[in-house]
Amino acid sequence: MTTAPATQTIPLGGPTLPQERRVTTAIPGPRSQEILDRKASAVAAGVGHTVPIAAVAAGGGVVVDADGNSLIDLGSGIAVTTVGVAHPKVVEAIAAQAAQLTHTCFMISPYESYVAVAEALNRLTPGDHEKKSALFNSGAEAVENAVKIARKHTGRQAVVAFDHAYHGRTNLTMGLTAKAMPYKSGFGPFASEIYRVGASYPFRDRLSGADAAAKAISSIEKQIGADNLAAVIIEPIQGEGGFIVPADGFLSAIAQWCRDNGVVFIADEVQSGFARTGAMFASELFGVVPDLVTTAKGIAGGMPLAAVTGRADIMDSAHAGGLGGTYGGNPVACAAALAAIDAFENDGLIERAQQIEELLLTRLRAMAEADPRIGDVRGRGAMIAAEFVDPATGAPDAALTSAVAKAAIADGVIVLTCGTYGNVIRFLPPLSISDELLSEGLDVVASALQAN
Ligand code: PLZ
Repeated sequence: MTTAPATQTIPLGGPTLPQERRVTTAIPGPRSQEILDRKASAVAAGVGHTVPIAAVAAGGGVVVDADGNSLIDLGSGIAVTTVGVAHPKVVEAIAAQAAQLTHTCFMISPYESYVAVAEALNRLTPGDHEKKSALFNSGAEAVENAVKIARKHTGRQAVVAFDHAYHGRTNLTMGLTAKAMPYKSGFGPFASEIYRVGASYPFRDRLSGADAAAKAISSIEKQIGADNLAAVIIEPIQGEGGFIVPADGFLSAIAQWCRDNGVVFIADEVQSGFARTGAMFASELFGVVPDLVTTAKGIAGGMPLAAVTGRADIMDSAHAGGLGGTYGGNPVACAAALAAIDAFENDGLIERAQQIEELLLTRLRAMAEADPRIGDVRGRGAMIAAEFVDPATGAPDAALTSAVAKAAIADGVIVLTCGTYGNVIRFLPPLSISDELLSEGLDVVASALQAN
């Protein structure tokens, strides 16, 4: 429970939080500023922040700060609180589980909730083949383990990742990630046997899915050779790289080539998974059945949990004791995941993501029509983006993008940027947001664009 400062009333999180944008101080206000000053002294400078508030409560479609400002949330803590922050089912499950059992270590004495999450993931991920799962703490850890499993299964070492990829901040996943700043610069050396090939970026490469895939496959065959390749890892819709939706046929051609060559096809659905794209998993939108799927973020309504799920024969290739970690599949995180998965399956959240897609695309396309600095509007479900360019040249306009995001935040709307060129504003609201708040958030972004 959040304790409100004595001098003011700050509502608690959850569905009771007033669903309104309310900015009564400069952002940051004085209380947030105090905490941010302490952050600057106490927290390592490398841990940045993009929205200069200190959050005290959140729920529905708003985040409330220490000064009582209520900001419209179009970021979901980077696609995590997809069911909504403080979803009642999730809160109840966390409280009950915390009172019962917080930890035994699943590798010491197993418990049912971990098994139930694995069963749910085996059932929900694409494909009706026999599957198994293993649970971890973060998206990066899931990716690391997917690569370990693929290497053990194939007896091969090389891994292919794509341009614009993001897979995490640990050493292996930094190596898989395509962007130097801020993720990699100065942090090398990176792991060996990682190879990068071109992705499909229809707005910039103008290639068909088949042509982009043929190019990538040709690079793979020339640089590595299928016989040496353990896995290809790809985000079905690239997240940090710019919410890039591949051209039709790209993913399925890559997946087919992997199948033909005994290469493990890993879909990194850490950002795109769990109803975010208007399907339970984005792979489904492209008719692709991955061998392994990595998940995290939305899986547990805000609790740290991640997973690798996939073909039972591949998942079982690691020897007993070869996979794990002290906290992987923590009981409280698993209880939260079971509640969140219940919400994904039974509260119409996939349909809600589709409605949000409709609203966001309609508004953003109208904005793009009126303002040629929006070069592209794309995405699926509640994972939608606008790419900002110089209308004369099509060159990425990162300065405009950051100015618009900053202005929107100052006016009470949390928006996040992304993109290899830093020129994309991404909209990934919690699915619990109302249409009214979502529209108001877009009004604010539109005014921010006009003012810049
Ligand atoms: N794979 C596809 O999107 C995390 C990173 C934010 P972790 N994306 C947000 C940042 O700046 O650190 C992500 C992802 C995809 C893997 C990850 C990594 O997930 O839970 O952050 O480790």
